[in-house]
Amino acid sequence: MKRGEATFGTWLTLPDPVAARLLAASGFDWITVELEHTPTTFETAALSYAMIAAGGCVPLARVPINSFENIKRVLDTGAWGVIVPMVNSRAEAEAVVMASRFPPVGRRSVGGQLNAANFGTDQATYRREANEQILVIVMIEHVDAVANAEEIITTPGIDAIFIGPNDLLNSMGQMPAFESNDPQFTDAINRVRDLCKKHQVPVGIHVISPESARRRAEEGFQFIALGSDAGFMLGRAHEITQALGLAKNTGATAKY
Ligand code: 3PY
Ligand code: MG
Repeated sequence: MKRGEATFGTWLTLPDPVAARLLAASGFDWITVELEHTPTTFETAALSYAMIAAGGCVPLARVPINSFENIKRVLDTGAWGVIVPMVNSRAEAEAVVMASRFPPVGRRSVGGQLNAANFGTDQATYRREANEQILVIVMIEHVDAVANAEEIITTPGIDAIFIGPNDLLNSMGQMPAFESNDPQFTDAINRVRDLCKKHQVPVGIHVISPESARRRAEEGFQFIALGSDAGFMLGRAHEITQALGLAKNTGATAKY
């Protein structure tokens, strides 16, 4: 991303280190272990970061909510970066930096073994390098965050912005989706993207198809999340059951 290139990753939503290990070999640049909307515990997540790193891929974590404890525990147990949902103001973005960066930048405390182990290094080197190496991403996914976008984007210590299209539409009183032609939605996305470009902060978004991923990369997005493990599994399973005339509406979505 520092070179201005697009990166592509996916979301690990199944609480399963085996799924993490298998997905790590699939060629994505990074995999985000999802703790926000899943049954995944800190412990399962820690095993998953280790599997992803061992598989030659970059392990990231999305925390359930913006809290010092969540950020500390995912970083101390081996995530190489953190994605924080629903950051709607400068103060909330500053709180993310405080929790993610060691002094003098932030107030992260020192501890744990898995963080250094997952980088294949020792504690002292980890402590010295972490502020430079750890990826800190905040999510703009609410109309309030779009209104405060410039203050959030320019918060020192934030490496990138990630747009959540579903929650953004949700906050507009609309049905969640990855894509929409609604002008309020497209204006919001363009505003955040243009402000990120102005301040040279990489911007990302979640999509569900390779075509959308390519289009977003052409539009200047650099942190592009494509679907999820469960979405890939269900998508293919539905194709097969449909082809055999067996498809049932089970309530599970093939999309995400
Ligand atoms: C959203 O679309 O709201 C997301 O959080 C995507 O990751
Ligand atoms: Mg969201």
